[in-house]
Amino acid sequence: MHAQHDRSGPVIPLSEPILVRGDSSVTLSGPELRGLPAEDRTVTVACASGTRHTATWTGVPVLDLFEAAGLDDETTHLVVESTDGYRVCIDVYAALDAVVSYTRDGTPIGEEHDYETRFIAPDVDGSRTVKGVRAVEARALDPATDPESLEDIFKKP
Ligand SMILES: Nc1nc2c(c(=O)[nH]1)N[C@H]1C(S)=C(S)[C@@H](COP(=O)(O)O)O[C@H]1N2
Ligand SMILES: [Mo]
Repeated sequence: MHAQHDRSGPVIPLSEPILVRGDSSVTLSGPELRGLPAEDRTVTVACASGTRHTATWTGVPVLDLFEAAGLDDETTHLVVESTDGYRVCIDVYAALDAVVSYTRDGTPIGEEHDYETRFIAPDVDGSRTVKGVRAVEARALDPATDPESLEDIFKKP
């Protein structure tokens, strides 16, 4: 026994800032993201190809990211974009339960993957759990706009 609480070694700095576009645009650095209250979500990520795995993710509730930027009442969707260009558009009600996580089963995501953050929520399908979040943008889509037309999902596992 020893007085070491950090099971996972040195904390990997979150190097990618996240752009939050609400009423205004705000950039959150990694340390700023870590400084916000975090919550856990246990989510099964299922892909159309058949892969399926469950993990507990820790991170900041997505809507809390908008504290500084402001989130308009008219918002219908959030567009979440990755550093690799992957982009999804999800219903704001599904986003109520989403977190931008940086820890997976207690380990910093960046220790095991080539991305550091993951947009994750129980009610968002696996293909829309964005790895390496670069930006989260609030949109008020008109009912005639197909949310999928704003997406860039290149069907990689
Ligand atoms: N940035 C980014 N996020 C992504 C993808 C991608 O290609 N790029 N693929 C998606 C798809 S289709 C699935 S099924 C899951 C796979 O997550 P896993 O590698 O944890 O199983 O990530 C999703 N998130
Ligand atoms: Mo997938």
